[in-house]
Amino acid sequence: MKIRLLLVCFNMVLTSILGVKADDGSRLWLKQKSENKAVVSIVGKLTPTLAIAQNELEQSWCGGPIELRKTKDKRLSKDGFSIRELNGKYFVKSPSDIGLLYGAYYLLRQQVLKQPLLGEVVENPFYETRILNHWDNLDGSVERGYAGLSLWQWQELPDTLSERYKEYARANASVGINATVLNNVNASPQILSTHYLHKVKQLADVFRPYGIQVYLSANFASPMVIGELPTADPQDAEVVRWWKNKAKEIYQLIPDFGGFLVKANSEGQPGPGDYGRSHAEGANMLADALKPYDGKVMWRTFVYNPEDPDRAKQAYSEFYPLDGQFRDNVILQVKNGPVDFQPREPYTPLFGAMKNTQTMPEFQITQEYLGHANHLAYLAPMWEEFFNLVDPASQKALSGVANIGTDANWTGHLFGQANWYAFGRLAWNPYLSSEQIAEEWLNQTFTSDSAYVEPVKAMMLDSREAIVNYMMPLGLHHTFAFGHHYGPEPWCDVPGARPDWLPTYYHRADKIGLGFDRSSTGSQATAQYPDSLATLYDNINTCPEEYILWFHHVPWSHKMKSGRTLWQELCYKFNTGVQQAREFQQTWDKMEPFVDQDTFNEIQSKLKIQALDAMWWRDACLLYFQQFSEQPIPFELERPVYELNEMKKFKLDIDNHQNAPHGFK
Ligand code: GCV
Repeated sequence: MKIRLLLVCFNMVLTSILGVKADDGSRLWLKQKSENKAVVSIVGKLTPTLAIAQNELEQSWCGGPIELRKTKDKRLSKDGFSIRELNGKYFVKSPSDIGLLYGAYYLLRQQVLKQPLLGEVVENPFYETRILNHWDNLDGSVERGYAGLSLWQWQELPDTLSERYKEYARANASVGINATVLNNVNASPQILSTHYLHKVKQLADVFRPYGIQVYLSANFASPMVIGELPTADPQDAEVVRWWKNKAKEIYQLIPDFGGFLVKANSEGQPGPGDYGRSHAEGANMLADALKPYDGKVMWRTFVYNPEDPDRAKQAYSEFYPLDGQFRDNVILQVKNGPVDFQPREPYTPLFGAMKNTQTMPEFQITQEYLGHANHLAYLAPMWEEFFNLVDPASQKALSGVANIGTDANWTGHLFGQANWYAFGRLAWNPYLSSEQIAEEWLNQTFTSDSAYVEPVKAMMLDSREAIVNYMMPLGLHHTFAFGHHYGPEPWCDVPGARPDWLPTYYHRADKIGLGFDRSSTGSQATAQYPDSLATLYDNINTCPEEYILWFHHVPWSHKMKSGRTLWQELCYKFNTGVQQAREFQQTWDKMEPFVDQDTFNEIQSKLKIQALDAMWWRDACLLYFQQFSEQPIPFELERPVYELNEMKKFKLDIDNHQNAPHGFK
């Protein structure tokens, strides 16, 4: 690649980025524009997908001529591509149009990163299915969504198509995401009505040229609600026929429909258990209906059966005995951690345990438990940590709960875009480092100036650990306020609520110590892990300290690796988190010259909220737990600034949560 030419060209691109006075974030990481129209030739038929690839390159490519050509190449999977340069001309090859589009986006990314092509590049996506899950309801609301409303304008569809549908598909394609579940797993049966399917078809038509396959969340009781059958029993012949007919209807409208995502017998959702049938029987019935069309069932394992007193064990207890009973077009979709998307959890032991069943991780891109759209939380380090323990090759696909909505910048917090980006990149290649991904995103979203990229990258890389520190260090979990999952309420008690929805169930603070004993002297959750990890986690002296309160009820006086007692260590961790949040403010304040004023101000004010929230978390947790430890906060640490009683009285107005830390001042 001609580096000099690229530098000249990139400076121009950069000026156009920085020249924009008010950047509303809507262009995401796709900001390049070249003044010269690149020469792009296509060998073969100009399909809609290739027209997109050609247009992208013509608009933004600053290097030599490019040829896009379909090819047969044993090294390439369906979506893979190869690129090589010969005498200043670039040859992109792939077995598919989509692969060529991915090749185009690859070139454009390398252009911003100023990375020369060294020899031939051969890229194949690691996972065949790289899928977003939208928790979008048909009324336009988004469950756990913090970036406005649902992108899907169901009222206007199928006649009116928002411009944003294409932009959404383009953004996904640019990072390799190739599938989307449009609706919430708490699914309205109506999505499968003929009325809605015609709307879904329009979206699928818009997404198709970008390589995005549409899936739907299916409500297991649909045959009763929209089919008017007396039962949804998967063994009932009429029910089986209903699903077969429904599949036929869907595929007539959407020939490349992906399949169903199902939340069954969880949090009040209907499922096969309602008829005494197993998850395998339910999933297989749907799988059989989709099989003739090559459709898939993604069946979630997020269940918690009250018969097992430890919620963290329940997905494993319920699904492990079913290993080997699922059809080959069923994939079990498993949350990364065994409880629920906490800032840090050990991995769900079902991964790796199901030897004869396909599984796929479900990550949560939306920040339900990490400060919503107020806190800067770069999540790639969390996912990298997961893949350090769970072999990526043991998984069939990758899914992520989307953080996208109608906000101009798509994700509420501008840095939330980095998580959407990172999810796509990791689904393409789970071995990428979170550092590399941050670097890519920063270069494309802001500038290549290392005076900006380096400090902001460091802030991003620290951000998830900072949140763990000021919210739930050392393996603490679920100390959130009931319902909205934003602020701290380790004392929370809601009369009539399930015990495992309450913080006291998880932290188990008492005069002796803190933490949930899941070792062999407790719930024995450690035994669900492979032997080497089970032994490691089971022993309080070998358990990694980041999980110690997850697996053990640890005495307040327990000596930690630092030489401090548990109580002192806890105080240090919470304080470190607060200090980190403050440092983020300092880092950002120095970045004013590099970004437009509105972006600067917006991030600045969000970081202020984050720092205030960090203090709120620290004070709420330390003052509350101090009632049990009965020990002073080490004198060298900052003193609490909030009163426990005031914090206990405070109820967060979730629609206006920016004011949370001031509410009890
Ligand atoms: C979609 C958690 C969330 C719910 C979510 C559920 C799930 O409980 O708080 O909002 O429901 O997980 O993943 O099904």
